[in-house]
Amino acid sequence: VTVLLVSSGVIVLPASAPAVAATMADVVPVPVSTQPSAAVYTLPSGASIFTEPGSADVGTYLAGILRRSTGYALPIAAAGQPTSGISLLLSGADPSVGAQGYQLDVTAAAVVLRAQTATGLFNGVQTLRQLLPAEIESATVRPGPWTVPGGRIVDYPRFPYRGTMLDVARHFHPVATIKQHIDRIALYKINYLHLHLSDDQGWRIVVDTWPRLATFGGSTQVGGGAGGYYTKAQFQDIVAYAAARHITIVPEIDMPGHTNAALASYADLNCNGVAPALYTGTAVGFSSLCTTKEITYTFVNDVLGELAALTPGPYLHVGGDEASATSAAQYATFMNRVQPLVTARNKTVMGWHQIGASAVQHSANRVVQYWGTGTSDSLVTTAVSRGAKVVMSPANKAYLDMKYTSATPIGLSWAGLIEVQTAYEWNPGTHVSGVPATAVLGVEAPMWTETIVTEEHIEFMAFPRLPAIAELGWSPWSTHDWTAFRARLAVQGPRWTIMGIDFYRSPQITWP
Ligand code: TNX
Repeated sequence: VTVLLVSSGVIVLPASAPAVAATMADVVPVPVSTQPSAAVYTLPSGASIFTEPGSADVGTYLAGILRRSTGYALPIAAAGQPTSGISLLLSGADPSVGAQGYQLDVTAAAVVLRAQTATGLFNGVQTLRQLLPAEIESATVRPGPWTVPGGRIVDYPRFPYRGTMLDVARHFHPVATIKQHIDRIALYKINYLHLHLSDDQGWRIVVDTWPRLATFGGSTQVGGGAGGYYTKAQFQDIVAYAAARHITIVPEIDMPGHTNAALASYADLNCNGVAPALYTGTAVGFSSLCTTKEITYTFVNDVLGELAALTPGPYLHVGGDEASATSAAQYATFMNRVQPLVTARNKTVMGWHQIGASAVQHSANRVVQYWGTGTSDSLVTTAVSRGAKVVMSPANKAYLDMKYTSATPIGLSWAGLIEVQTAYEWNPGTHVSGVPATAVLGVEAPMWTETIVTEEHIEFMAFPRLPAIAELGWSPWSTHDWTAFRARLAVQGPRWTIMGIDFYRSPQITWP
């Protein structure tokens, strides 16, 4: 091995250096059960990926990742052939894996991944990626060897919903950025991407019945830049790209507050009939749809109808936060008319936890998203007592737009500074008193984008905190341990470097 020792004392390995093997202890989120063996599997250049009818898409996805860095052909073949390779099988997994889990068996002879669903296999593939050397993530061919540590992993999630949100309203983010983000969040078994599609500063999705929402309401952003919007075809492209990575898009139209872009686009939506100017600042809580005008409900019905038609996933997020320009009574009147517009389209209502107000009726399977900074909240417990489920996004733990430290150049700090340990050290199952783990659907790490403009900004704020939140959503609480986590997180660093992710090199982590 040629090792160059440069004057700074940093050891630089040339690109041709052999890859460093991973261990079974390196996986984030940590699996439910790991039994290492002494065996090592080395992917041969002639390996195939063996699939069954229901696993061929996952096989193609895996081959796409492995071919780039190995340079191997990795043909997809029918399962059952007796040559070495990686098998993706839809039978024979331990029954404990359920709908999202998997069983991975690695011997010197073969890698066999089993699950009950393609989603389970997809999650297993993410583990397999992390068991291969970091160089497997290289976009160009590397020398390997492509080893996988031997043993058995049986793994499944603690919570069914593990999400992250991107605010594309405060700053517009183009389709290519969203796709890149989807590829990266999939590595940590995130399975929901919530897109905040409208706010005071911009409307980001075409609505055919109200075309000025996008063309005018989408024409700027925080700071006055050009903004932008997704055509329906682009939005469907995002939905399909996410679905191919077993990620469900949750579209949000925030209402009745956070609606200046819509109010600016159509004068009729304003109680006084006068359209305000477009807004490019960062204040919150000043705008509201006119809850007493009938046209408001025509508008909402049209918007939700078109959005539902673009959304195969179960949830339509109706926002509902910071409606400070609306009285509590008007807010309830509004939400009690809006929620049935969602359920009428066979979608489930999701909203920020303000929709838990007792005057707002429960709707079937409703999900409230908790974003407070405290550990008790009557809106949340009221909603839960009526049957709602909760997605936990406590702003002082899970907000990816909070600064890491006071020196972080971008981000906000209203909910506190969130270093990696702070993001990791809380329990979604007990965080809010009166909300038992059984009422928790999962976790979501939101990224608001008042200060987050570029792809690099998104990477820097999401990594390494998003993997911490992903582990809280996936791994059993019995495995929760900061010391162990920081060691596992550390070895993700070289992977991110190879993937080109501009991550925050937190001093809390001893990066290799
Ligand atoms: C609060 S959290 C908001 C957003 C801001 C965010 C900034 C929530 C539901 N509303 O409008 O962008 O703080 O951190």
